[in-house]
Amino acid sequence: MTHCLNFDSLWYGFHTATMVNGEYNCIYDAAIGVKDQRISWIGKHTDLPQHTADLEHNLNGGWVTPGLIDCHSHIVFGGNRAGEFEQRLNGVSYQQIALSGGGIASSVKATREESIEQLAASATFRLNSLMKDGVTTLEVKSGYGLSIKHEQKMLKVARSLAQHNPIDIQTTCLAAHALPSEYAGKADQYIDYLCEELLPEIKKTGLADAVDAFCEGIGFSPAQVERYFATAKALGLPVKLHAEQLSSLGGTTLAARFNALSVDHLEYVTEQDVAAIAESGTVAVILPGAYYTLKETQQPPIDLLRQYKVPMAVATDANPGTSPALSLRLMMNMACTLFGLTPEEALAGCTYHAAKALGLQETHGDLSPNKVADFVCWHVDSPGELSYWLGGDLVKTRIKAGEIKNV
Ligand code: DI6
Ligand code: FE
Repeated sequence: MTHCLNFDSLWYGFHTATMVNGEYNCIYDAAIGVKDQRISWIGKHTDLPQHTADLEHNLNGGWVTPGLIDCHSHIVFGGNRAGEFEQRLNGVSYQQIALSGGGIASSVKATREESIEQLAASATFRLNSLMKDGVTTLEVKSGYGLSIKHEQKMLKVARSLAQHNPIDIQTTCLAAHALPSEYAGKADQYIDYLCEELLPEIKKTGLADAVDAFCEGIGFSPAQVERYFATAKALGLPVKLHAEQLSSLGGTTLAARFNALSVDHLEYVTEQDVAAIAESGTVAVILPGAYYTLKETQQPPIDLLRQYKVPMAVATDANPGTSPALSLRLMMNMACTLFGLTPEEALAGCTYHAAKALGLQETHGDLSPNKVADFVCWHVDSPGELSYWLGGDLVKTRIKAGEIKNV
């Protein structure tokens, strides 16, 4: 007597790159059975055991991959910084703009002035672009509020996006992004405020899933980040770090000591840093949009990361200053063209390894039994095409938690 499987829905008529263990692991003429929003069975259609299904969907061709995961974004912010883009084209550097009161500070001013509704409207517009491009899970950082009230406002907007759209959102408190003007010249006192007041309050409200900082000459020093991380960890919040983007300060090694989920950017990372994150199991998040926008020439050391078997994720870093990027697939292309990732590594970087960068590896990131049934059917003849096309409308069908949710 063979066991009969009962699916809520059965999907067939496609090939799939399951991305299990971060590799294509292709199945031709595949089928996926979904039960309770999770994958219950996946394999070759012809191997499907005896089953019942309330709904059957023939996807009529194309390739299915896990829904894309953008593990680093700042899509909630007021205003925009197109003016600074022009300044930079005229030769003014990002650091110079930051030092003269522009940069992150100008986004802080605009974000503080906007209401929850205004911030949600512009963030939804950006979110739509990402979803149209196949993203089903998105991380959103605060960091343009820099006070309890305004950081909470940003995190509430981020959380609300998941209530009104077919997307999973992970929120990250990036209160140590920049020094607000009211603390000018008093960075250590600002860190005291974050440790003694802001982080405990954020923890109490449950608005953040993780904590992040900008460890940089124009951000915070490793010693300051260390105090902030110690507080976050004591509160039970996992950490991640913007590190080694513009200079080598050792933030990466520091983050490894706190078992960070991810360290992001890494253009100036050293071999010692790479060894440290290999040891701690921290994901390296590669952000080609920021590299490109800043016309950076120092590349993240991809070969070294490979040699140490550090998992590499790829993300948009969608933000108003250094990466106004609204397509994760374009970032996959840039990771290949600018940094030499293979299309398979780029796709793993937006699925399997991106899930790990968010601590979601048990539930997201590949197509295997028990994972959430988030997948995308693409108008392509091979999975490598996802990194090949520069933008374009490649999504045929977008499936979120086992239901068709095209946007
Ligand atoms: N991510 C960030 O948070 C900073 N750089 C980066 O790549 C700055 C963002 C900004 O300029 O607003
Ligand atoms: Fe960032």
